[in-house]
Amino acid sequence: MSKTIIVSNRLPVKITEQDGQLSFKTSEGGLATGLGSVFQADAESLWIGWPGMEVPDEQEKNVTAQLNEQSLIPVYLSKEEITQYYEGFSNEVLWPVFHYMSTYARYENIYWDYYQQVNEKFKNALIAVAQPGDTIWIHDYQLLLLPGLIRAVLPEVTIGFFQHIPFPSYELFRLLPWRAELLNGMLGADLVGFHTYDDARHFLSSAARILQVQTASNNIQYNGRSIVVESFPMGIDNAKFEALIDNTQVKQNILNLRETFGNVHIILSIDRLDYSKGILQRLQAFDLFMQDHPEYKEKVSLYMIVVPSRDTVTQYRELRDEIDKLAGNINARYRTNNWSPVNYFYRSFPIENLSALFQFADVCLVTPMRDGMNLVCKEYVASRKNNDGVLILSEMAGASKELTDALIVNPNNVLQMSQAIVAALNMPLEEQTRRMKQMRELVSKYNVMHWVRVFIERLGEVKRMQQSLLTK
Ligand code: GDG
Repeated sequence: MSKTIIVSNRLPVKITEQDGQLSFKTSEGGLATGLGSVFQADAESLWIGWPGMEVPDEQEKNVTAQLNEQSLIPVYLSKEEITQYYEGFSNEVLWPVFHYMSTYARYENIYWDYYQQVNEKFKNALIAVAQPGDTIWIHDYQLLLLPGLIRAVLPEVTIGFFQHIPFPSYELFRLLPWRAELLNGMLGADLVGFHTYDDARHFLSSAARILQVQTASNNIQYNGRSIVVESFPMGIDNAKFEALIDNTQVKQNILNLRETFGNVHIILSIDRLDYSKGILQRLQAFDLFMQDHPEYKEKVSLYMIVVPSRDTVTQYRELRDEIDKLAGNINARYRTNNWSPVNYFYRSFPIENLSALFQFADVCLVTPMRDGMNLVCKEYVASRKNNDGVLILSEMAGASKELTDALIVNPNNVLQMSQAIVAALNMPLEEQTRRMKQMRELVSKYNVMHWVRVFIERLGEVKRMQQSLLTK
């Protein structure tokens, strides 16, 4: 019997510790939910990945048994591997270059050594369970070498690869000392997917120029194989956000927000701490808005959640300090005894708080410098059951290609962003409704289940096409 095997850097699990014993519960992130539809349809399915923390040797056996019960297969990483492969190569080389911030990249050979070593580790975990007839779906930039490594061992197997972050233009990608090896790894897949058409186009152009391969339309001929490159814009678990609207806790949270903020309009901002998310530029825009529009004093507040992330990396720590400083500075200049212009939280919140905020906020400000897709903006839209509210969205987010009814801004243009805030706060209800309705239809139709279905179907089609070419 053939089966589906999903591979991602992280397993979709939440870890809890009690009396020194670790236990693992499946987490309900968007990817996990979407892939759950494949998982449940096929009882043989497996998911391979790192459990998300260092597991002491003596606990590995017990943890493996717990995870195996849920069809999950752990790849254990040592402290050194986490530092060099994950924090190093993935987050200090690939992440900045792929997000057009190449000056942040540190091209350390030791990072590369560990990146190869860990991709090998994933390969070993995979080939221990994979059969030639299986379908393997590999996710994201931490595992770019894996498709090629698997292809060398199992030439017949079906491999799909999806990258969740942008693929940069050739001029950026060529900066990487290991560009050819990385492309060679990705081209082990039968189908390579990205969020947008532009990412796919950049990948095709890098492959053509760096590996001198033949490309025609969305096809690459490589080592006697034909690889298809396409865009698959990812959706959200729309049903989950719709259901949260009727959740008792969420309703209570909305009442609490109403009590706290009264008639003050809320502009919402939610991201992981990351320089790609444009948090500082967003604060600068809000600062300019406050400066140019004193009439909004005590009438509007920015509610800004920054979720701690990667704060072992220097640039992230520095960014956090700058955000702290600017948020504090804006408050110091404009606040009054009973109003703060910026309500800033550096921590994560339960989904019930997020849903309440999505429903409560008049405006959602999503202005990354670069973002593969960005799901927060789609979650805001899915939560607006009355079809009101305004989304301000960066043209550098993959989502801007779909959510064209948002107010689209250039995140480098602080003045334009501050003007968009004014436009959003003054948008007639009729116009809000017209725009939000369009966006809600799109988010509901092209949800995460749809994304998984389309990718898996296309992967099957590509494989059949390749096989029919071989038998001709
Ligand atoms: C990568 C790509 C691409 C945020 N704060 C809290 C919380 N969140 C949830 C959001 C959303 C998710 O985290 C963030 O997703 P994004 O898509 O916005 O960003 P990345 O983490 O950078 O994801 C991105 C994505 O992969 C998928 O392909 O869209 O471009 O960079 O779902 O709601 N969740 C909870 N508490 C919080 O405080 N519970």
